[in-house]
Amino acid sequence: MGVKKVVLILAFLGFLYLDGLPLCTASGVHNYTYILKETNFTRLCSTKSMLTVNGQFPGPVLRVQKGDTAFVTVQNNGKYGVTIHWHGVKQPRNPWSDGPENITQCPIKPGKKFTYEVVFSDEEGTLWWHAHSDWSRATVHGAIVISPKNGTSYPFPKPYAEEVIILAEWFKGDVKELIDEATASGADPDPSDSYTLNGQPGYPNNCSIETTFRFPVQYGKTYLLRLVNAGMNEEMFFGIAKHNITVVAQDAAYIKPITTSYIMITPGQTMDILVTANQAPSYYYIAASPFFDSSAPYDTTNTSAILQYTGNYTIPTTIPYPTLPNVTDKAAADNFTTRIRSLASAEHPVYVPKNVTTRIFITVSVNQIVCANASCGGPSGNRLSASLNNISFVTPSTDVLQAYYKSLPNVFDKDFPNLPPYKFNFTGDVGNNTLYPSLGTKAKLINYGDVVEIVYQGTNVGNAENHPMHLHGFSFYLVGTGYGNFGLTNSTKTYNLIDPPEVNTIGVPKNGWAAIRFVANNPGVWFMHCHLERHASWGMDTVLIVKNGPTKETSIRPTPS
Ligand SMILES: *[C@@H]1O[C@H](CO)[C@@H](O)[C@H](O)[C@H]1NC(C)=O
Ligand SMILES: *[C@@H]1O[C@H](CO)[C@@H](O)[C@H](O)[C@H]1NC(C)=O
Ligand SMILES: *[C@@H]1O[C@H](CO)[C@@H](O)[C@H](O)[C@H]1NC(C)=O
Ligand SMILES: *[C@@H]1O[C@H](CO)[C@@H](O)[C@H](O)[C@H]1NC(C)=O
Ligand SMILES: *[C@@H]1O[C@H](CO)[C@@H](O)[C@H](O)[C@H]1NC(C)=O
Ligand SMILES: *[C@@H]1O[C@H](CO)[C@@H](O)[C@H](O)[C@H]1NC(C)=O
Ligand SMILES: *[C@@H]1O[C@H](CO)[C@@H](O)[C@H](O)[C@H]1NC(C)=O
Ligand SMILES: *[C@@H]1O[C@H](CO)[C@@H](O)[C@H](O)[C@H]1NC(C)=O
Ligand SMILES: *[C@@H]1O[C@H](CO)[C@@H](O)[C@H](O)[C@H]1NC(C)=O
Ligand SMILES: *[C@@H]1O[C@H](CO)[C@@H](O)[C@H](O)[C@H]1NC(C)=O
Ligand SMILES: *[C@@H]1O[C@H](CO)[C@@H](O)[C@H](O)[C@H]1NC(C)=O
Ligand SMILES: *[C@@H]1O[C@H](CO)[C@@H](O)[C@H](O)[C@H]1NC(C)=O
Ligand SMILES: [Cu+2]
Repeated sequence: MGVKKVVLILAFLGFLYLDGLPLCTASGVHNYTYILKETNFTRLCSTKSMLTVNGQFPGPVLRVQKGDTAFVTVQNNGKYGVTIHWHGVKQPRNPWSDGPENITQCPIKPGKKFTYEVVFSDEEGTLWWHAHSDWSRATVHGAIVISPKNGTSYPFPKPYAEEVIILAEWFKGDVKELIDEATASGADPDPSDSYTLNGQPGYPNNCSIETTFRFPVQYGKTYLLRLVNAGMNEEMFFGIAKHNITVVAQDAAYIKPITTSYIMITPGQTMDILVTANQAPSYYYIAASPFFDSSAPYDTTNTSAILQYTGNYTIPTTIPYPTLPNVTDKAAADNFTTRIRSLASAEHPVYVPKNVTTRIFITVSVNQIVCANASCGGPSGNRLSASLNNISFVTPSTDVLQAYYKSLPNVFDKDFPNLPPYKFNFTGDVGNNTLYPSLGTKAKLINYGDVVEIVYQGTNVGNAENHPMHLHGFSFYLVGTGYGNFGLTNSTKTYNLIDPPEVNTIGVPKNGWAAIRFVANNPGVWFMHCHLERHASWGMDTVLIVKNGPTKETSIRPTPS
């Protein structure tokens, strides 16, 4: 007990020291307990037992203020090992609590517990937490709400009230069985049976009308929606019938307000959205539909909730439903995403790194692995796979962080390449010679303080698709995106180095590219992967290891007990 208190005080002072803040704006410490357990839920007319935190779906909201620290004790009363990741929380120097299974920690075994120290720094807005083991995040996830520090305020008028909105996917079957079967056969896993909004499929899904999530509003008031796409495999359009929405933040960083009738949000992303109840008091549908432009199977349903005005009026017989873009409408998706710019105000400045010292060019592909006698369930009897720079990531059985920290051999290689093995017309007609990846557990080592630019090049290998790439331990500036092949001379001319969005997950367009920049100022072992779970399971992952800097304050914190 005494020892624990000392540790808490040191962590607290350490933060203040690093941030250079006076003591009067003290950062808060929060304790949370998450009990992982199987819980029965009924959706779409059928009941199943599934893994939850505290019996809730979606799980509890983690509420902090900017710069706080949350100690979250996870007690695993489930059937198999699980870890939890704090998506978008940079965790300065603290990869120990980041969470991805066998990257920064071993799974928490059934019957055991583990306390995460979740260290917030400059994030403000909405993030989320989720399991990072197999596909358990389908049911184990929740929002993180980071309010402005006491004495500071939002860069927009204070909303009257706020509401978390989580988009997710409902599988009637057991999710672990589903992915285990798909992995065994090499085939595409079955898509989910419906999307959910705050745990409910909603109108017009089977057995879902009565339980549709309702959001009560008062005429004339403005509300802050904290939207999370916790979905597994599809990007989503989202909108509210007859109401414009104004997006004010993405991935816990403020943006220049965008007023629009719909948005597109990829799995992994979060957005803060203002909506004013300025229409005739009535019922209006809030809805989300997939944005999916590929021949792979996907969930074709829509999910909805009801924006329900308080007051005395006749409930409409037909509730207005929002008009959302067609499932394959990438122009509509681009029309929204290309409008996103950092707020770049005096209080929320932008520092886009200009002098790049490390350039990494990564091809992002869906591949196949040949099976003997065409014995697998994928195309041509092959096994479906995915890769970065043609390397399909193999998850080790000892965690990479431990192996790196203790110099254990034979866990991972340090030679993830800066370029793909060969150059081809990445987005053109590709032959079979590009279809088959190599397998490996390869990490990219980066020196502390390097100025990194990563270009993700989508390819037309296998099944071309959008890829929401996510990096742990950082947010980064999305300096450019485009279709076709990236070129260092022509594509860099289109960069936004003035006010690009600062995010942790970006959609690499189908048969296109996306370029990001960041300063490698967070020493640690950081997973980088596609946030479509199918692709991550197939190996569309790698690890960035940022080496220690010259001082204690620029080095990974000591191993927690
Ligand atoms: C912030 O203000 C709230 C309410 O005014 C108070 O309960 C809380 O302790 C304050 N937090 C900090 C870190 O000062
Ligand atoms: C959090 O828990 C620790 C013990 O694990 C205790 O010492 C501390 O006072 C608690 N802090 C708060 C804010 O509840
Ligand atoms: C969960 O549902 C199953 C079958 O529907 C039932 O056998 C079991 O008793 C239920 N468990 C709980 C805790 O309600
Ligand atoms: C939504 O915004 C557009 C463009 O600013 C405007 O023309 C339209 O009237 C607005 N609609 C509503 C319902 O406020
Ligand atoms: C609601 O409006 C109706 C018709 O205008 C009126 O008869 C009724 O008394 C109102 N109810 C309340 C609770 O105000
Ligand atoms: C979406 O567009 C495709 C191709 O243009 C078309 O076949 C399909 O019917 C459209 N879907 C809807 C729901 O409009
Ligand atoms: C995209 O925006 C352009 C220009 O504002 C407009 O002409 C076009 O119709 C929009 N496309 C879609 C699909 O919304
Ligand atoms: C970037 O490099 C240029 C030319 O080498 C140099 O003049 C400038 O000071 C550098 N800027 C930063 C921020 O290091
Ligand atoms: C992580 O390693 C353990 C053994 O330590 C192994 O049982 C588990 O399957 C591994 N997880 C993954 C995702 O490979
Ligand atoms: C690459 O493929 C695209 C699409 O097929 C084609 O338009 C383009 O000309 C090709 N580029 C080269 C250099 O062959
Ligand atoms: C690729 O390989 C498959 C199966 O091995 C074969 O059917 C197909 O014709 C090949 N395609 C090309 C472009 O070589
Ligand atoms: C940019 O350059 C690349 C590489 O040289 C080339 O493949 C691509 O077609 C160019 N893109 C445009 C839009 O000119
Ligand atoms: Cu992907």
